[in-house]
Amino acid sequence: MKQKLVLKLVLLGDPGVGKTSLISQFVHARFRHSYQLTVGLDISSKQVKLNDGRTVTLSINDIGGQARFAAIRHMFFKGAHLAMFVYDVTRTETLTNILDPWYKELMEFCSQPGKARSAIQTILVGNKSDLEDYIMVDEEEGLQLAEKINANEHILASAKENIKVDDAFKTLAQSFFDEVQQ
Ligand code: G3D
Ligand code: MG
Repeated sequence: MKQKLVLKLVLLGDPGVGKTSLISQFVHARFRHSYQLTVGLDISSKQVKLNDGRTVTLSINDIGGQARFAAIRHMFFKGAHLAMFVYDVTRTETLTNILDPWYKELMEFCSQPGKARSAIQTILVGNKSDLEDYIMVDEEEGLQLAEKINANEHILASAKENIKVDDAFKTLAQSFFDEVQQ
């Protein structure tokens, strides 16, 4: 019997950037206009096809509003293979906050004894790209930050209009295998 590949993916970023919306669009192909703040930890899963035809299951973890509790963050990060950092292109501070606290915290967790930092693959997603008239972040700024945190890609997406959402999740899954095979 073939072994099932499961990768744990965590989404990180400020409240309101669209983490839950990206997951909903990717997993359920729908966008809801009113979301409750995610309470605790939401886990959903979806299969994606890799470039070589293999299938991998993503176990997608949405931490939501409880991120302030250290114990929950610990559970959230533990065993993660992939991290998607999400900011909102209409709010500059959400990009700044990717570096500190989100990236900083993930690195702190991964640098604990026994946790190999290089095992986690990351991408940076600028969400709400449909709000063209309100965009406050230059693509260049996003790219620079992506380089700084060593992310594999910087992708501008819209959970609402379903732009580049599948791409973001698939690129992230693929990057794990590209890295392992090198
Ligand atoms: P979070 O999980 O990161 O906290 P949510 O963010 O997914 O709950 O989204 C926060 C708000 O942004 C929601 O609006 C949601 O509809 C909106 N949103 C999410 N993604 C997009 C997008 O791509 N484009 C636009 N225009 N809006 C988006 P409400 O009004 O429910 O607070
Ligand atoms: Mg949420």
